[in-house]
Amino acid sequence: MGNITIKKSDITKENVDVIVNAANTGLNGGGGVDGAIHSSGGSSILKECRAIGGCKTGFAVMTNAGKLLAKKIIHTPGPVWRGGTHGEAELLRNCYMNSFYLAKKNNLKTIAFPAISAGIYAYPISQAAAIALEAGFKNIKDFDEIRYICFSERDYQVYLGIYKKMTKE
Ligand code: AR6
Repeated sequence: MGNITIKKSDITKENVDVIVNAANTGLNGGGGVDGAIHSSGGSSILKECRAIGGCKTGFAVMTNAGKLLAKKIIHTPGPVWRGGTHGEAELLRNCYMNSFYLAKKNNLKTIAFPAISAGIYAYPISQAAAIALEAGFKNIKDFDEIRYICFSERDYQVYLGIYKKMTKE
């Protein structure tokens, strides 16, 4: 049984086996955390993404991590928030569950996630964080550490609040 940790940081700096990227379905880079990962990691990541060709929303694929400290990157396109009635919650849950599955299959024991969909894709942070943490509790027995990386103080506080609520219940 590993640890769930919540940290305010830039995910490109994290020293874990695998970091997860909030990608798009074309896997061709973009803004937000995706842009940061590709620009710090270098072009070998995009090269492998291009060879894979794409990934459906809620699914996950793995590439090298280029110059980053992590050994691997899992790319998962989250859903665009469209009011919550278009299957967004299930798709976001799939992003986490499929990322965990892929990490396990490759024997990666420490994993760091950004708040998938909670930036450009506009998923409300508290709902996104609840899905992220719930999936983490379901998978923690198979990892040494599951780390949630929050980019802003506000997101960090939201994650901490939800974590406290979940561990009290
Ligand atoms: N480290 C950790 N978290 C970060 C970082 C970072 N360096 N940079 C941003 N975040 P977003 P999405 C946070 O927009 O909503 C891209 O163009 C950010 O504050 O990166 O899933 C893709 O190509 C937010 O909390 O991803 C897609 O087209 C979280 O990461 C689209 O954006 C996710 O925000 C995906 O949108």
